[in-house]
Order: sequence, then C-alpha cells, then structure tokens
Amino acid sequence: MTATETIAAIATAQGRGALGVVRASGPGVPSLVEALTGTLPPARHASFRAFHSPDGEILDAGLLLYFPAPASYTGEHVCELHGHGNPVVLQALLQTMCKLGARLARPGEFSERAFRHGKLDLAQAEAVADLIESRSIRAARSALRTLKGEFSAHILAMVESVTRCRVAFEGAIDFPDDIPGDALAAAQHPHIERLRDQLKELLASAHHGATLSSGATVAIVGAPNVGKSTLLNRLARADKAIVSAVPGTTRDVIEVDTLICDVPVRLCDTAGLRDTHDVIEQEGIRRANEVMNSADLIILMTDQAELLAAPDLFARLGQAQPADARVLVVHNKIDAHGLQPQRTRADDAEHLFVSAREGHGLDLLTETLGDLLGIEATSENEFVARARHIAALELALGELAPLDLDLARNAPELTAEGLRRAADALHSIIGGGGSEALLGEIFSRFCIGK
Ligand SMILES: Nc1nc2c(ncn2[C@@H]2O[C@H](COP(=O)(O)OP(=O)(O)O)[C@@H](O)[C@H]2O)c(=O)[nH]1
Ligand SMILES: [Mg+2]
Repeated sequence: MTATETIAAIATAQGRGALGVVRASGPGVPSLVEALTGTLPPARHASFRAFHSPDGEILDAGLLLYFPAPASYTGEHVCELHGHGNPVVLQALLQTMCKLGARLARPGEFSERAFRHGKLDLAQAEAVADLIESRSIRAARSALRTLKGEFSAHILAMVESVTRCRVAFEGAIDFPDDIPGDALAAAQHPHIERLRDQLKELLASAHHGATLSSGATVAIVGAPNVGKSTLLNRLARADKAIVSAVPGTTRDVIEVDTLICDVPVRLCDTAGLRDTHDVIEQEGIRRANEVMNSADLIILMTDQAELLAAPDLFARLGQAQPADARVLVVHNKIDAHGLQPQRTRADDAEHLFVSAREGHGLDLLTETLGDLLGIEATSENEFVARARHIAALELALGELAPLDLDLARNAPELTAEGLRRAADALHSIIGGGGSEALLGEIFSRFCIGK
C-alpha cells in the first residue's frame, strides 16, 4: 500500500435514499475539495456547497465536511460530501473524484488506514465491521464497547501483567546470584496462576460473545403431529410452516431466523421422525438428522406428559441421541392434558410443559432457551469475540499451562520464554505483530467505503 494515494468511495448503502455520502481520504483531499466546491471550508464544520465537475457542471448540492489530518477517522485528510441518495448522482461524484486524482477504495480501506495510523487497534477496527454487521441491538452495543476500547484495554492490561512477570524471570537469568530462584518462583508463580484464571474467564466470555454475534441454531425434532411446526410459527411470530392434523406434513427442513434474548437464533423445523416407506419423507428424516447433529440445542418435542429420559424418547423414535447434544424436552398440548406450564429437571434433562397452539408457557420456553444457550441477558461486559480472538486467547492459555512452580524454580529461562509467547499471542488480538496477510484478510471482509 502506498499511503500517499487518495482513496474515495460511496459510504452509504446502495439504493435510493434521502442522503448519500461520498468520502475521500488522503493527501489529495484539500485540492479535491477545492476543485469540487471552489474553496476549502473551515475544518469540522458543515458547509452547504454545490459540487461541481471539472468542466463546471453542477453534479449535486449538499453538506460538505472537511477533517484535516490527523484529527480524522483515518488520520489523513478526509472529506465527506453529503449529497442526495441517488446512485447515479453518487457515482458521478465518485467518478469526478477519480478524475481529480483519487482512486476507488478497496473494502475496509478507510478502517485499514485508521489502523495503520494508530487511530484504532485491530480489535477496534474489527468492531467497526461487527457493529455494521450486528443483527441485534445487544450485539451492536457489545461491538460498540469494543470499538470504544474496553476489550482492548482488558487485553493490554493482561499483556502488561504477563510482561511484568516475564521481566522478573529475565532478571533472574541475567543476575542469577542476586535473585535466588526459589524466592523468585514463590513470588511470581501466584501471578502466573492468576493470569491463567483471568484468561480462562476471558475465554469463557469470548465464547459467549461469539454466540451473541454469530447466533445459535435450534432444531425442533420429534414424532409427527406433536406440534413442531406450530411451535416454530409461535417462536417466529409468523406462519412459516404448514400446520396440519395430517402426520408427515413437514418434509423438508424449514429454517426461520428470529431473535431470542436479543440474540439471533435460527430455528429449524423438521420432518417428524418415524419409520416410513415414503422416499420423500425418508429424505426429510435424513435431513432432520443432519440438522439435529449440527444444532447448538435440540428441542425434542412430545405430546405426552410422561417424564421419560431424553435417550428413551429418542429410542422410541427409532433414533440414537446425538453425542454431546444439549436437549430440551418440550411436552406440548398441555391444554389437552389439563396441565399448567412448568419447567422441571428429570434424568439430567430439562423438561418444559407448554401448549404451542394456545400459547401457554411460551415465556418460560424463551427463558429456558436463553438459559440453555447461555445467552440470558445478564452480562454487562460481554463483548463480541471473533474466532481470531478466541484462537489467540487459547494460544496464550496453552503457553501458560505448562508454567508450573517446578519450572519457575528450575528453569526461569523456559518460564520467561513461555510468558513472552503468551504475551505475543495476546498482543496479536489488538494488532501486535500482525502480518500483511492477516491484515489483508481482516479488512477485505469489510464493506467498501468503511
Ligand atoms: N391441543 C393442542 N393441539 C395442538 C397443539 N399444538 C399443535 N396442535 C395440533 O397438532 C396438530 C399437528 O401440529 P403440527 O404443528 O403440524 O405438528 P408437527 O407434525 O409436529 O409439525 C395440528 O392439528 C395442531 O393444531 C397444542 O398445544 N394443543
Ligand atoms: Mg410439521
């Protein structure tokens, strides 16, 4: 990348709207603004201007904002032209900027420049994309916290603690006569243990955060006619699946995206599990199994009130319970049994009594789903973690794991080395030592103009 290039892009979404924003960043911005609007406006003030092409034609008129370097999003000179939200007009403005020396920005290039100029660290830059992509207000809020630097501050504090510990061990290597190994190990080892605990906690909340942004999948399975499609429609608040008294109505997997506890959840209604000679239904059952095996949670539905263990219920359907599956047994049609909504535990599984058709016990169901998926709306400092962050945290934890008291006593140099690698892994989360390939991969997934 040559940072001397001036880049330009349409920053608003495609399509027609009240406003459309074109922006540019780079050293050529002041001359670009002068060519387009006549004079350079005061910094960081909204000025109403006509936007001209080089041959003097008016392309549009609107607000002009100018942010001289370094006090801008990218750290370079930036301008924003707020015109009318017509794609043809916005394209004309963009092309004019290109004629005047700018080039089209690549996806994420504004944020990449912000990162390279130290305006954002890598986790914050990723949070910009996450904020734009988030599918619930809860995920958006969490991305915003990362963008404000809360997550990075946490990581940085850990890097500093690990580094302090490492420096202590390196001191012992350099001055072995001054610092007795036993005293050093006794003093420093508790720090290592505390760091390990903190990392485990952070990792747990990172996994939690990953669910917040990527969402969870819930498969609804059970015998034909127990009310699976009725429940799907209820949870989705829409008539998505055909409900009928005829067993074997649902044959394909029906997927609906909804929010539970403000977290995106994909609900999958499946063909009823039973022995059948109908080839289409057989295929539906095969697909039901596939969905069941990959779901984060299985709602195993029955219209019986009997508290059977989940594996026995699966056995009745001629199925084995998928290994490691989290199962919620939902007993439907309590209206027909004269029962009240209720949540109980039996044989290590959660059982819930509801009536999908009458809408009884659905709040309890939502609450239970939130519990079992680990997405109950409690945590105040949750953050949206990416797979990259989780991998780095795991790497750091893996480096700290073998650093026991014995090693601290007998091999301070190995302990220091383990601590150094743990700090590097943590530091990579906020961009330390990031390779060009990694940066390219991260920013190429952004939208153009961001
Ligand atoms: N009494 C009663 N009937 C229900 C309830 N939920 C669903 N049904 C009925 O059970 C039948 C089968 O429902 P459906 O959702 O198609 O079941 P599926 O085959 O499991 O998808 C339909 O006639 C529904 O109206 C309920 O809570 N109570
Ligand atoms: Mg059905």
